[in-house]
Amino acid sequence: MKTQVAIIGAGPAGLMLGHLLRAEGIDCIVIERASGDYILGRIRAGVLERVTTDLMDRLDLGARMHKEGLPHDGFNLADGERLIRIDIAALTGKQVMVYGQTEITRDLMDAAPSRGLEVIYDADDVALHDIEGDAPFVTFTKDGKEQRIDARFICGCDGFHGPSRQAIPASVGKPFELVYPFGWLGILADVPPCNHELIYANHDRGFALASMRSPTRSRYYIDVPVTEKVEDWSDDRIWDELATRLGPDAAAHMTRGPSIEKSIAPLRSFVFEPMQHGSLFLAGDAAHIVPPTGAKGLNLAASDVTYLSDALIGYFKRNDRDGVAGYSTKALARVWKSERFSWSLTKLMHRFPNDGPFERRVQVAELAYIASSEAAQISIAENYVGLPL
Ligand code: RFL
Ligand code: PHB
Repeated sequence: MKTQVAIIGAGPAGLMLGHLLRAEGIDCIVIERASGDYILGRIRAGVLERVTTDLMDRLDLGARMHKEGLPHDGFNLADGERLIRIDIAALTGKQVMVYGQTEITRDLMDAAPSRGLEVIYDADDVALHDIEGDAPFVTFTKDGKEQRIDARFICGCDGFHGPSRQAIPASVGKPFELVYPFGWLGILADVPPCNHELIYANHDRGFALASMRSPTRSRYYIDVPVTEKVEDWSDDRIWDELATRLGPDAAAHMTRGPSIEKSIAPLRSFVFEPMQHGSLFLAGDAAHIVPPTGAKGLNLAASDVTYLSDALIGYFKRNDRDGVAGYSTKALARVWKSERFSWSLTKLMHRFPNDGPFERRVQVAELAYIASSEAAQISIAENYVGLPL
């Protein structure tokens, strides 16, 4: 097979990129290891920045998102005593959209056939070849048969564990990494949310987040040591912990119910530089990971593929080589700002095992400062809603 752009990975980054290229008539094929059902079973992001909702609108795929998604004007930080409301709409003139990654992915997947976007699922042993030249190719096995796709460029949208980043020689790439001593235990349940807006809580017993997917479906998280096993957390134990950490007001409005999904996600900050080498480009989690506290992972995937598709469209339509040459520099500038924000919100809202009374007093002071300063609230709001492209 031959195409202009071979895209590895059919998560949000790969599918959004594929649609953006197809909308301009550029040939591409997406190669994915998992099945479509498996991908739709993963419960991940819930909060979309304007960059992401604009991208779905640009693709003319935003209709269901606008119908079923929940636009939010603000969110809350809880410090054990009070709720500090960050009024995003008043402070920035923008909103965020609560609409699950599962739903975005479904919208992108469903539209693929009618938009001429070919996605090959269940592809085993995906490997990249000749990325340093201008005729790279991808091999994989499908239904027991070896296949080869020749392309002008390969885009690695294959998440943190995929093969694309690994194809860049160690002498060229530099990873920056911070691993946190806890993970987020998440629970999804068909019960109404305890609050109409998200609550991020820093309590003596640890972090908690009250989020949602719809007026009848809630998503909650607590932080737990990385050594913890999900089997040791019964639904009742999680609900009790949430009620304590989120505080009496939220607890009074919290409806308990059986979990329909329960999992622990480790927290990590990671950036790989550069995000390109030869004819290979990285986008989304393949190039960077943020702790979920800032709700930035999926949104960074959307900004990466916006930059990358512009560069590739310039290359194929106008023979412009500057866009592709400058992709990594452009994308990394925004990535590092989101990394900083996600890291700082994680530091503010979690109790780190090695922190002592000094660090705790600094957290208390910072929360008090945020509560009393519009300048501090604007800074948080403009980062949370998403910095401009
Ligand atoms: P994905 O979604 O991991 O997709 C990568 C795809 O590549 C495939 N793949 C391969 N394909 C072929 N061959 C191989 N060898 C392959 N290896 C892997 C995989 O099967 C997969 O389909 O990466 P992508 O597209 O870059 O998207 C990134 C987002 O998924 C991620 O950043 C977000 O989910 C992060 N995230 C959040 N982001 C937000 O913007 N807002 C949020 O509120 C938010 N909450 C979260 C999150 C992530 C979480 N977890 C579980 C990590 C909450 C959680 C709990
Ligand atoms: C979610 O609803 O899954 C969610 C919301 C906000 C975050 C992280 C996850 O910061």
